[in-house]
Amino acid sequence: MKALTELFSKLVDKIRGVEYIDEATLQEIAREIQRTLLKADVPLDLVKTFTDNAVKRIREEKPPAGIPPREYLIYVLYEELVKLMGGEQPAEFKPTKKPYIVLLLGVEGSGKTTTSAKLARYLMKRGYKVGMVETDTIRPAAFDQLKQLAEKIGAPFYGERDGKDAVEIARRGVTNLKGVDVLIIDTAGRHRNEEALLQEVKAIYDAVNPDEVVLVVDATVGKLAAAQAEAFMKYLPIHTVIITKMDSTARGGGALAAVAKTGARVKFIGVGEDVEELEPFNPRKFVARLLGMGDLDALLEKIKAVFEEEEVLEEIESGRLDLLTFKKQIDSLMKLGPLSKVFQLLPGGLAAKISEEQIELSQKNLKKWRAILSSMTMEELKNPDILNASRIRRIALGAGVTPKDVKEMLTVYENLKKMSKTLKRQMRLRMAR
Ligand SMILES: Nc1nc2c(ncn2[C@@H]2O[C@H](COP(=O)(O)OP(=O)(O)OP(=O)(O)O)[C@@H](O)[C@H]2O)c(=O)[nH]1
Ligand SMILES: [Mg+2]
Repeated sequence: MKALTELFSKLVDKIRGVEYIDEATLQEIAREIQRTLLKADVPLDLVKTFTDNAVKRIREEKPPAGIPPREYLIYVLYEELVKLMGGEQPAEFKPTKKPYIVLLLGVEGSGKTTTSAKLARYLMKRGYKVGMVETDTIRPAAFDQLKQLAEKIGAPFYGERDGKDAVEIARRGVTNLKGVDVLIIDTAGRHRNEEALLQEVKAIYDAVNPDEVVLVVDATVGKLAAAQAEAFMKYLPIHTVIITKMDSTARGGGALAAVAKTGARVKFIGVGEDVEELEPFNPRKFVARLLGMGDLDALLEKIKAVFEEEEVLEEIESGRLDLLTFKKQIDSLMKLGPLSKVFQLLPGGLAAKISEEQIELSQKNLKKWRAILSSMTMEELKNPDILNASRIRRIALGAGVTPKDVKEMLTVYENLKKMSKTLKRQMRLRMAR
């Protein structure tokens, strides 16, 4: 991951470094995006459409208020990269019957045997009983390799050291390890053109009728991963792809993009030689990490909050600042953390009117207010005017506070309502900008 992460963090640093985004800067950033993707070995046609799309969005979309254009640019980059790497939904690995038979295949040295053990370990940690079968009769050491890994993680193993017939070994493996939840069958390495070996995999497939066929691809092949996947797909259905050695090359980015384009789903990535070093592949989390997770999280939250804030402002403008709106606003504030940050997002004039003490006080009060508002009926939230002494007593009791607390909150609400006139004007000014 290191090489790829470094590549993208350089890009992000570059974008963060720009003062403002004019056409020349945008062109420069577009070229930088292209260079980065090409270095990650993303196929040229994908690089081109990616960059065109991103630039178009940056030109046409207005960043929400309070979000600097360059931050919004990173957000657009993030969203587009998620699409490039396989989209929104992470594909889950879920055994649906017992035994669930998994067949691993891939070219020579791609990491099949190691990945068999990693996948077994992953599933065992989640409570599955997993058995492993070695069918490699080509490389003499393969039997020992998987057997040792099986012993290391404590999984039942079947193999035949001097076996000659991979199909028969697979069959006997299935019979011998019947009691497990998941059965992982490792196969011999093969080059794409070795017709005989591909035929053998197909014969194993026909013999054991696996529930999931997993193609193991080495990240260092980069964009060629697509051709590899397609070659195998001619012989048998590929349900899942695992990309190994993501830790050792930036080309893994290209491999992911290329595989995504074939329509195959990447479910895991291998990030090291150890049996623990297998990660479920989640495009969102993966891209977030590429771009510097911490920062990005904060930015995504901020953008969401601004959109929510704008919704509330719209309600205020339409003259509906009732307690329900007030409650929504408090809910969205509570999701955001430090209030001082939030107030910075408010229209300038308004933010200046709010003192540090007020901010601190509000922070403390938010929880209390939310409890109070949650004790109100919908009728009360929509018509605060009906709140009389006896209703206030009931609400205080429900929220575990004093009637004085309820009245205090109502005062704040009334003030806010008065302020909403200013807010309206501020908002129009901002919209006009
Ligand atoms: N750095 C790194 N190395 C890996 C990863 N996965 C596998 N390897 C290494 O890649 C080499 C080949 O792995 P194997 O599991 O033997 O590959 P194979 O596909 O079974 O190989 P054949 O059976 O010979 O075709 C070994 O040295 C592994 O340790 C990974 O995610 N990261
Ligand atoms: Mg092997």
